Amino acid sequence: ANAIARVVSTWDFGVGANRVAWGVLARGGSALDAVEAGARWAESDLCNATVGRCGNPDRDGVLTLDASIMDGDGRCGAVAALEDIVHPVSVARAVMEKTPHVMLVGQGAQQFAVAQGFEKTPLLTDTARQAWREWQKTSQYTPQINAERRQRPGDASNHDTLGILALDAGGHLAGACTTSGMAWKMHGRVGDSPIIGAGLYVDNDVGAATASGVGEEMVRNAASFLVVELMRQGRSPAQACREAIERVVRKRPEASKRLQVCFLAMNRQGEVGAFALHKGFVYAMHDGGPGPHDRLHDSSS
Ligand code: SD4
Repeated sequence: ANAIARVVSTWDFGVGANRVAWGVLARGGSALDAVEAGARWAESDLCNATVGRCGNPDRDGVLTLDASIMDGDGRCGAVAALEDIVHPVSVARAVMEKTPHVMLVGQGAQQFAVAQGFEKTPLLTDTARQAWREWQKTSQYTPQINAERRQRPGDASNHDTLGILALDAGGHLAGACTTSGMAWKMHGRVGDSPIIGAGLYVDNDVGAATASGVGEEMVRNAASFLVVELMRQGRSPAQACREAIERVVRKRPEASKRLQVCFLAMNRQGEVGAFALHKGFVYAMHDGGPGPHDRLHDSSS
C-alpha cells in the first residue's frame, strides 16, 4: 500500500467515519468506496443531530437530507431535500453511476431511491421531534457558531455536517458530504453540502475540499471549488482554506461575526489543512501510520 493513503473528516464524530473509511482503504479499496462507507456510518450514527436518521427537522417538522459524492476523475452525484431514506450518500452515488444527471431533489430523488431498492423508512426520531417542539416555543432561526455539546440526540445545536475526503493507495482522491442541513431551516431549503463546488469538490490533478457551517456562505462563494483552485495555484491546503475564509469575510463582514464556516482540504500528495471562521472546528485524520490513528486537529481563525 502507498504510505500516503489517508482519510480526513470534519468534526469529532469524523473519528468514527474515518475508522470505517480506513477499513476500506486498508483492504486496498478505492477512495470512492471509502468515503461512501464513512459517510454511511455517520448517517446511521444515532448520536448525530445533524446528519442522517437522527437529524433535526426543518421548521415544519420535516427531516430532509442533503448529500453529495465526488470522484477525483470528475464524476459526481447529489441528492437534496430527500426524505425517509437512511443513506442519502448512497443515493447520490447511484445518481452518479446510474443516471445521466448530477442531482435529484425531493420527491424525484425519493422515487429514484425506491426504484433503486432503497427502503423508505420514517426517519424523524422521537428526540428530534421533541427538540422541534421545544424550538417551536421561540421559533428563532439563529444558527449557533459551533455545536458546543457534541451532537447528542436532541441537542439544540443546529449544525455539523460530515465532510470526508480520502486518498487511496493508487493516489486517487474522492470525497463525500452528508447532512440534515441547518436545523429549523425553511422547508425546501438546500444548503451547500449537495452542491458540487460549494460543499464538496474533488480533482485528482490537485486535491479535494469540503465544508461545514452555514451553507449559504459556501454557496455564495463556490467555496470548495475555490479552495481547490487556490491549491491549483500553489497554495498549501491550510493556506487555501484560510484564503477562502478571508473571501467569505470580505463579502459579508458583519454576518461573518455570527456564522461559522469551516473548510477542510487535502492535496494529491496527502497534505491536509483546515481553517474556520471561528474557533471550535476540529477535524479527524486517519492514515494507519504509527501513533494515534484518530488524531483530532484544532483549526481556527
Ligand atoms: C448546511 N453546511 O446545510 C450544512 C450544515 C453544516 O455543520 O455543515 N453544519 O448548510
